[in-house]
Order: sequence, then C-alpha cells, then structure tokens
Amino acid sequence: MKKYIIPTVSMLILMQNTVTFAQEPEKNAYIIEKFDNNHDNVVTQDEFLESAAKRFKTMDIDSDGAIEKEEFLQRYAEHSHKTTNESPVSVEHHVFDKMDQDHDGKITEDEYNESRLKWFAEADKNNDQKIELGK
Ligand SMILES: [Ca+2]
Ligand SMILES: [Ca+2]
Ligand SMILES: [Ca+2]
Repeated sequence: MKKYIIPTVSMLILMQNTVTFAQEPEKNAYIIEKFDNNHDNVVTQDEFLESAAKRFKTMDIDSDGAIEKEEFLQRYAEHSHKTTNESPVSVEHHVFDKMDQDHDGKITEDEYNESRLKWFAEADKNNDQKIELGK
C-alpha cells in the first residue's frame, strides 16, 4: 500500500504548486533570464537593483539623471522593433505614465527603482527577497 501513497502525495503537492504558481511562472523565468548575473538561477534583490541601475543608465541617453519621455520612447522602440512591427504607442505611454509617479514627464532613478521593486515584490511570492522559479 505504502508505495501507492507516496506517489499520490507527491502528485498532490505537484498539483498544488501548479495551481498556486500557474499564473506567473513566465514572469519569474523572464526575471531570472534577464537579471541572474551569477547564473545560479536565483535573482536576489541586489542583483535585480544592480541590473536596474545599469538599465537606467542605458535609458538615460543624455545622462541627466532622469529618463525623459523621448528617451523612454526611443529605447522602447529600439528594443521592440525586432520582435514586432506593431508597437502601439499607447502602450509605451501607459508604461511611462505608470513609472512617472509625480507625472512631471520624466522618470527619476527613485521612481525607476520603486517600480522595479514593485515588480520584484510581485514576483517574489514567498517574500524572501529572492526570485526563484515558482517562488
Ligand atoms: Ca543569481
Ligand atoms: Ca535623461
Ligand atoms: Ca517623475
């Protein structure tokens, strides 16, 4: 009997995991792919912010410490034109407006980090400041 119970339990756990984490596995995989600098399949908050800082510098074309809307749109276009021809401008504006919390037309590094951390926290299901697949 025992050998039947064990697979049943692990199957249940597997099913639970699938149900609990089914919504966002791609997001975690995406974050790990993009931000796991030391390739241990875990993205720590430090790693994440390090990459965010680099990305911010890349997007801040004139290096004035803020991403203006023109800079944002330019970078966005550069990164999206290869994958899709239809790049709806409204989406870019929406993303920008979400990050530009005080709506002064530019994203400061604080605003940028805050939105990144929000993203990180959403993906960090067990709240241990690490992104792993499914956690
Ligand atoms: Ca890592
Ligand atoms: Ca700038
Ligand atoms: Ca702003």
